[in-house]
Amino acid sequence: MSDCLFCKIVANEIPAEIVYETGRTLAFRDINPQAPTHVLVIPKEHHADAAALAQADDGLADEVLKSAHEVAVLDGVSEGGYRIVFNTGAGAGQTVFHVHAHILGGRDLTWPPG
Ligand code: IU
Repeated sequence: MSDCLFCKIVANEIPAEIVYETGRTLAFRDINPQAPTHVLVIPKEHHADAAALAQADDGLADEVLKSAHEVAVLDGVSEGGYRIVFNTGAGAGQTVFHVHAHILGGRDLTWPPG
């Protein structure tokens, strides 16, 4: 999508600190980190939210989840515990409508989130 910020990161039109990449996914550091590890994992293909990703019937959601875990391992937070969050819809705080998993770790994480 031409006006999608994360599609522009995929297309290399906007810089991002890439931490992991597969053929169909990209992981980069959040510009406003909420934890020592705060990485966003996206499918390169545009899907608006997790509901749309769930309906992509070609294993793409699996690949996003596997990439999320790989990021946690690479950033050294997989042992201490980490959180994978998909804000889905404006009412849940989603502000960028290209589906992204937040990977949060490196500090104690409270529950429930605000
Ligand atoms: P949300 O779940 O849609 O609210 O998350 C969007 C995230 O994208 C949020 O944490 C922003 O800090 C982050 N972000 C970014 O990393 N780079 C950007 O250029 C923009 C937002 I705009």
